[in-house]
Amino acid sequence: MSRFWIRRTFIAFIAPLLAALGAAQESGGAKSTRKLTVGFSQIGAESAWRTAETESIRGEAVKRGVHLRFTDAQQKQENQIKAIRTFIAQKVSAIILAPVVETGWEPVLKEAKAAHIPVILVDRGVSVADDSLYVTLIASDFVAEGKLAAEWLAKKLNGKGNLVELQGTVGSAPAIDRKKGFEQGIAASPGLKIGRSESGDFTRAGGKQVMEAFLKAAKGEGTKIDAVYAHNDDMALGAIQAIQEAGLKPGSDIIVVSIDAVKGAFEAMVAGTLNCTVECNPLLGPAAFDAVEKVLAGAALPKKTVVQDQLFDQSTAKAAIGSRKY
Ligand code: GYE
Repeated sequence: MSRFWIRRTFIAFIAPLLAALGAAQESGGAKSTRKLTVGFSQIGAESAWRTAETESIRGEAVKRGVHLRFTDAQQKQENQIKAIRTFIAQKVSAIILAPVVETGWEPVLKEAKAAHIPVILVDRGVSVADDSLYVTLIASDFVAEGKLAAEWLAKKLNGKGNLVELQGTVGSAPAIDRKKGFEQGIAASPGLKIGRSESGDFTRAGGKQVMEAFLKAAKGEGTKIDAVYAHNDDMALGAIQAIQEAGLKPGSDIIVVSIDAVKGAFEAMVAGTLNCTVECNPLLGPAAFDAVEKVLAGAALPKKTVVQDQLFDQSTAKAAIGSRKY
């Protein structure tokens, strides 16, 4: 076949075929970009609560046909800032952010605002001078949670006792506010004193390690720890292990109260090793995507939506454990 014929055959048959293929691909591409893309910057996987929140947001995205870009920051703010910058570069329609700490967000939130990408905060708040840098915050009232735990404990100990506290991640909204609320709650009982207070970073291993140190120090001084207040269930479960390993009975020798109300906490309450937990609802997916859809439709949103929580103790744990999914 001559060169001429090869060229003619290409122009007549193959070129239109390639063009048609290209067009088909393009329209397929156009269809997939029409799907809403949302970036979710998650803190990490430090607790059972966190895993439940991740599943709730992922599950809701699937349910609504939203393309979710998920990133896990391994508890580091710098990773979250990087993730947000990537979302901005990818031109996502909206960003859901669970901020690890309260401060240091202004520059990256300004970048998102300049790119007209709305940011929805879930579970933890930020401290910014200009609150137009985010659309809305969907979270529990952590001060109220700490207060509830304190009031329950004050009653249990008849207003007297030596307490230790396991704080959450340093600088995080729940650690700051659960401490504040607890201190407010015990203020009416001058006989209740927080002898020691340290961060266990919201993890089971952290809670265990800090509690071991507290028990050792108390033994050295010849003092007794009457109760431990943990900012989340995972740290309480770690502390329970440390108490058992020290030859003491958690739940009776040392009262244990915490926050979250995850399944493991219910199991411990039924077993008698945990005394009480204040619920913090992690199932934020539906509310987060409602907020995304509303803001993209141009609707106004409240600056904060407070998730309602309640307290569970050993007297109510058995009845509730069956319905606890996480
Ligand atoms: O209580 C804890 C988690 O931010 C409310 O973070 C959340 C807290 C939750 O690691 O278990």
